Amino acid sequence: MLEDDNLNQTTLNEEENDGTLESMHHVNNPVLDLPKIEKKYLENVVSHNQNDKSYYFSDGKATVEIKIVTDEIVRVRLAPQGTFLEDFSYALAKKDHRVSIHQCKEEEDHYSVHTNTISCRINKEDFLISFSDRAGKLFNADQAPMHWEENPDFGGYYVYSTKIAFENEAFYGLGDKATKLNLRGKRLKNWNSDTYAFAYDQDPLYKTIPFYIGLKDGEAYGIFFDNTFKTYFDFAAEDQGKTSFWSEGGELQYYYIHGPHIIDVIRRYHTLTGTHYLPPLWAIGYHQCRWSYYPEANVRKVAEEFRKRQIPCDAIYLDIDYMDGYRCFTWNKQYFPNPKKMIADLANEGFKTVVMIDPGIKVDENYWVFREGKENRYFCRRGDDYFMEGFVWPGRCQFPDFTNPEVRQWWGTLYQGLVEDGVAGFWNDMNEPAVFGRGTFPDDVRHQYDGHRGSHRKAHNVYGMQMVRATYDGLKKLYKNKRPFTITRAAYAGTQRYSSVWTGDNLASWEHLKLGTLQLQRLSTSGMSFCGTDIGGFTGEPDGELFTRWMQFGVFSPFMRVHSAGDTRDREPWSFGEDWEKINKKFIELRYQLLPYIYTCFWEQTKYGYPILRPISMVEQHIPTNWQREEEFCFGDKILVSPVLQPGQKSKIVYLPAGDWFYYFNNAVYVGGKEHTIATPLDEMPLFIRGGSVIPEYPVMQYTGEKKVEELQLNIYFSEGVHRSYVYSDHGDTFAYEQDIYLEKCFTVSGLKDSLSIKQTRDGLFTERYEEYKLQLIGLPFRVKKVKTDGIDTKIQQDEQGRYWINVAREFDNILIEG
Ligand code: MIG
Repeated sequence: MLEDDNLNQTTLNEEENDGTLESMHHVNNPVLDLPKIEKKYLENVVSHNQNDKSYYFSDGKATVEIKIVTDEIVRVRLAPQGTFLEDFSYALAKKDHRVSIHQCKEEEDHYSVHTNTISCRINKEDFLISFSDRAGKLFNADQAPMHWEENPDFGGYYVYSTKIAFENEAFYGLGDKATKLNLRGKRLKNWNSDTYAFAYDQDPLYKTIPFYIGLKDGEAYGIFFDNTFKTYFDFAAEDQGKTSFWSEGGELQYYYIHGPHIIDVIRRYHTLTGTHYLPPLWAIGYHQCRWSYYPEANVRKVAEEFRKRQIPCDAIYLDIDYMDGYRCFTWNKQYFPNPKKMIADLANEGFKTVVMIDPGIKVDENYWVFREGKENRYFCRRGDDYFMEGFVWPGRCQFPDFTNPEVRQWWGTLYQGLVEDGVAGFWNDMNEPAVFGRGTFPDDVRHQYDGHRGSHRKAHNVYGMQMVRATYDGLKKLYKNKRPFTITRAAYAGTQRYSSVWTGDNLASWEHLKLGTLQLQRLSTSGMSFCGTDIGGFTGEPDGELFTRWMQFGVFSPFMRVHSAGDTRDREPWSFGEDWEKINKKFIELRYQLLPYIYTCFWEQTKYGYPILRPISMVEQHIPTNWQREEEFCFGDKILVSPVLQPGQKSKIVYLPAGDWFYYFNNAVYVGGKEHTIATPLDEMPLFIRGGSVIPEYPVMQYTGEKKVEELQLNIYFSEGVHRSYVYSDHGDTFAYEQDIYLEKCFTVSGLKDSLSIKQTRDGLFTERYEEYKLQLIGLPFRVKKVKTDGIDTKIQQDEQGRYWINVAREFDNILIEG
């Protein structure tokens, strides 16, 4: 049955089932003499009609809805008995989008529904559905008609969609999967799981993002299967010619998202599910975490060391031990007698305090959170109305039903005390949900599901998302106009609207460092751009080299935090001795120098839905050899890195996309479109800037906002041709940007053999605090003779290394540099 050898690498969950129909029967139908339940397929189309943006097709019994969502997005839904389920989704940011035109044409053997850009074909004879662009190029097609199978145990249906897997078609996305980037040959499952010390190819992990990208002949489309039940995806694993996805319940409901550019598929997926809110600037600085820093004296000591050693750091985390007996929203007064004072003192030194909040609420009549939850019936119940009880850190616990809007509202208010104590950010853990022993809730637990009711089978994968949503919404009110910072371990599609994520309990090994680079690239292509790994590895002991190489990758992780388990040795940037400390410091400083660039990348995610990390297969998707590349990737569109992933590595082969690239540490120019061998001394890493870029640079600060930027340095990397760069700035921690109080500057850099011109346009209402730019011109191929700013002669200076510097007023329109 299994034709593809790669499948052997996939860890199928033995005690359960491998997701095939046969095994599901086996597990779910222990009574063997039941009448055989058959898979039913759509038959021939016998009628159709239209209602606004929805077109309905029926085979006499089952109905299929084809809904035009935007010019590039179509939703397909199946109702096996003609009645659709209530139209409700936690993933969607909003329901209605603009569509220009759409219509349905009936041909002899098929219908075709089209928009300005795409057309969806429905075959009359066999109900096969396919998608093409308006020029007729086929992107995605059913291999079999949609099908289903009744579920006698729980009601509803197992629902299936089987697509053609085209030869050489590559598959990306699907959230957090600990495997190679191209998912072809893999079968994967979505069921949020607490997976301490997970292994390569272990599946599932903590998150569910049922969205993938298909790349066929270099052209891309996306499929978002918005189904919260346990879902499966098979990418040409069982059968080379088929890609299928199915679920144990809910509706067969998916979105076809057109490309043809991968980056546009992702941006369009973001128009459905929303983008990340803009994080406060401090949230993208360097963060120090540990399970746990306590008592207070230890927290203060760590903070002091950072400042003493002049290693930048913006946040310190308190893991579960700050609580009183692991009771959420309380303090252990023995360890932290005066938290408000401690947090204020840390804040004076430029440290934000972030604390952990878990979903398990200790069963304890003397604990106000438990009492309130109990009195208001906020905790989850079993099928027979017992409370859902399970053991977690505090002992016996009950769990709020975060799918109930009233519970979310309440949960949001519980943060008030900690916010008043000065806590700046919150970390939601264990929300898969995790329960000691059996792993998670049993299936029969009931959920309110925003009025749509369901068992845990339906709510499991959104539980963590709804928890962090409650956290974020509550904090947004409590912080008034300040931006909250939240981080969550479990997630479902759309969680980016409420939180950043980390990849959970990884291991201090070189394999996990590599895995981390794959996980973050994949999360970024799956709509979760604000993501990070536990730098250094959560469990186990890294040596200085592994820790330092991981720190280098950390600079180019959207979320940059060192974290480690309680039974490991110290894990601060200085813990491995002076030599390593020096390098760690250099790289943390680099993060702070690049901060205005990194912040701009976040803005481009928030505002326009651009992913932050970009695999090479996305940057140059038309080149087949790029489809398997995994180690080098871009951060935004100007920076490329290829983290060192092996001990003792002296050099590394790095592919650079077409164009000129400057090696960051000495500005040597490399011509792209091919591979290069790059030396990898311990205090450097393959880090390249795209020719033609303008990279804003801050002076090194010990924390964001420490120093007033007197003049903004802009590093301009010469390249022939016209290149555009953006620089974003605002207050850094308020929502004023929603009222246009921000500045988005666009620099157009045009390089010729003997001249360079820089044009600036500005958008938004924010006023910077500095007056001037300090331009550094890198890689000019000519000696400068003349510089004019808006037509007026301008002074240019050359330093000992021959580099050119120009100071100009920040409001310039045009600079012309001539040789
Ligand atoms: O059962 O809070 O992934 O980051 O340090 C372990 C203690 C619970 C798991 C998280 C980890 C955190 C740890 N938590």
